[in-house]
Amino acid sequence: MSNPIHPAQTKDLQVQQLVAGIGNQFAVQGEFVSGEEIDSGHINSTYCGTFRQADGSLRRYIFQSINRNVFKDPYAVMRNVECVTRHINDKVLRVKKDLGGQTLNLFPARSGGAWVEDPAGGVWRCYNFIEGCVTYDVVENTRQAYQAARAFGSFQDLVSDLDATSIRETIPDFHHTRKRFQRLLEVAAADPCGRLAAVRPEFDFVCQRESLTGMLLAGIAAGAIPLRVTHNDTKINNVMIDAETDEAVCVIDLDTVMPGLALYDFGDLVRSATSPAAEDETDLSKVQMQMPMFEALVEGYLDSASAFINDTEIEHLAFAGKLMSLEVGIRFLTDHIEGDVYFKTHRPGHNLDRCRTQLKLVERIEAGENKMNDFVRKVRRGKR
Ligand code: ADP
Ligand code: GN1
Ligand code: MG
Repeated sequence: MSNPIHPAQTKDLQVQQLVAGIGNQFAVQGEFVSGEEIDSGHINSTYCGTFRQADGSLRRYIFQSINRNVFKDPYAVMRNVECVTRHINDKVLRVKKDLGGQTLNLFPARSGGAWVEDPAGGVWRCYNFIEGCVTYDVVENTRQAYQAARAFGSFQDLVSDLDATSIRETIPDFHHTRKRFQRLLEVAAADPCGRLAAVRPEFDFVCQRESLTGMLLAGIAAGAIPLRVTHNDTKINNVMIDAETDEAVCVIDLDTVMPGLALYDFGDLVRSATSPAAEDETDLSKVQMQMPMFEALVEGYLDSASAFINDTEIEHLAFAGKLMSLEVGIRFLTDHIEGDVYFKTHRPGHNLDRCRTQLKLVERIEAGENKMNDFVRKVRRGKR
């Protein structure tokens, strides 16, 4: 009797062929051994390839295809990433020799340049694999939270002297919360999939908080909150953490590095690192704003960023957590109503489940905001 080929085996074979083929186009060393898909991000297609070296040891690389639906100009993304990785590597080598650890590096294509294009128009790049590290979708302890926040603060410091004019805005108005809200209203008015009626409670929850969407924008307009070069996607699984020591080793996912607010970066850490529930958890009672995690984030962030951020920024750290949770909640809700066209989804209603955890977290932050602000003030006094 012949063994039927399982769909999973076919998929695996496709992945092996894909990674071997793409790997062959980059100047990676060694002979292809295996490829594997990594599915923790919501945007790009990411694969790990393992190659055997002449001495028999194994070396891993990351191969990533840029999502062209999200990044309309993938070449601008690549130029930004080249610019940022070069800047960081130069500085780490020149100035911060003691930083040790690993940094993100692009491997050149055999044809020259930093990317290759496949016949379907996919734009691929290759990075060194950050070894000995893991990414967490949910933080496990306060050390991880502290380390992640300190790493993103250091990242902001490292890119603070980057010439902002050399960085392209890869997604215009990425964190313009008011425009995100307006877009939700437009999509809800069109209701292309007839999904609005079933999400009225979520839609109303957001509408009741419309005034929040303009608050940091008003701070920018008043000159109280500066634009800086920032990461803009500081979700907790965008920092590689040493699997043994829980030390943050390397910030990744540099596609949205562009002018932004330090507060958006800190706020997204609060959004992604204070709750013990997964972003797509369906039991909303599990969504919590854990005060010890928030405290660790504030301490880690201020340990690396207090030298450059101003008082208005510090005063809004807790608010930024609420705003980023609301903003990402708005984006998931918009995508659900629109028919799941932006974020990768893995089940029906996935974006709605994600939206609900974000809005629940907004509620939790509202309940704890005074305590959160008290803690920030206490730490700030200690730093003076
Ligand atoms: P996305 O934009 O889709 O979120 P990421 O660049 O964040 O893509 O990559 C997705 C995941 O792949 C990360 O969360 C991380 O687990 C893994 N990853 C990405 N780059 C590296 C790297 N250089 N070394 C090891 N793992 C990586
Ligand atoms: C996306 O790429 P990833 O998965 O790290 C998104 C972020 C959202 C996040 C929500 C370019 O981040 O803005 O906050 O999902 N990235 C982009 O989980 O849209
Ligand atoms: Mg990511």
